[in-house]
Amino acid sequence: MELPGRIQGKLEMKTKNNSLGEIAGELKKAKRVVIFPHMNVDGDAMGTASSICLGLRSLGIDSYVYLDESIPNNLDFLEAGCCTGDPDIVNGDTTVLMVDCSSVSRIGRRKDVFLRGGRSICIDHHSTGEGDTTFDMEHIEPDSAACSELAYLLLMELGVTLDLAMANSLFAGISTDSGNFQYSNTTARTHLIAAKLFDVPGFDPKAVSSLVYERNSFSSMKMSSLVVERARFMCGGKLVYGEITMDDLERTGAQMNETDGIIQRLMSIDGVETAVIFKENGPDLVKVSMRARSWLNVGDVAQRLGGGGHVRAAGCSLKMGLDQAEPVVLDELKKQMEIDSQEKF
Ligand SMILES: [Mn+2]
Repeated sequence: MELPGRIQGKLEMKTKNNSLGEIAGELKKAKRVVIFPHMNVDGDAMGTASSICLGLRSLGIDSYVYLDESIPNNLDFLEAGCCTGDPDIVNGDTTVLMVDCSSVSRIGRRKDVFLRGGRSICIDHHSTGEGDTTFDMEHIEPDSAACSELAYLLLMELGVTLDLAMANSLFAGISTDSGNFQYSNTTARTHLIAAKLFDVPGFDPKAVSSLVYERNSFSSMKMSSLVVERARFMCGGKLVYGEITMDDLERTGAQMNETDGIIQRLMSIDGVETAVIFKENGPDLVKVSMRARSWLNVGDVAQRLGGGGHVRAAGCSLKMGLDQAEPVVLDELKKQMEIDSQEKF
């Protein structure tokens, strides 16, 4: 059955888009490159940042990843000796490179450091940027499953010979953002790039997967079970939602940055088209993650609520309590389900 959501989900490409070749040319001229992944770093943001950093260093270009937060435990190897927390790393001669996001609002308190840089470049695969930040050069490709795919293509444009650390970063980025090659964003190119990594001596995807997926803390497993146990359904079982409160984190001992995978468990329930997780981030702040399986445009829902993301994976933050946030989001989702499926729920 072909549903209209598919067509609506097709996103317009940005008009101003530099090629990765042009960006490679610019990076080669840089005295120093400092890379800014989005806050609450995930596998793709870190994989993109460290692979590009290592690639530039292999060409003799002074490069760093600037972070002001710790990397989640299972992604620690993506640090790869690249990260610095020193804001003085950026001066007016520095080329600043934003990756896996395209707005200063996504880099938190590092914004001032980014804006201090000289030339600014952005490489991203999100379609719904806030549009509040201009860059000297940008390459935004919403059809790319992972920003790490773009990182691979950039490294090829730069003429970098991939080493094991770069391959590990790229694979971690591609595999996490494509949901282990299962999400609808996965393309032939996603697989072809992953296949190319096998040419790198010593590359072992199982070893990378073990690091990323087989180092859960027991407390995060308890947190996950709690969310599943309390999950609630709407729209005839097509919508499932769950919540994570500050109290839950305290009770289970889990960290908020360990809860990212829980939504996938809800998504894997038979008959579910969309899953939502509400994360209480303070007394009046709720972070909302949304996923869709095949036809619902959650990107549009997130955008209406002041957030963004992709067609089938998006999120937003709401400055209100959990009790207020839930009906607001669920109502918007229900509306979108009716638009995209032309059914009444
Ligand atoms: Mn990404």
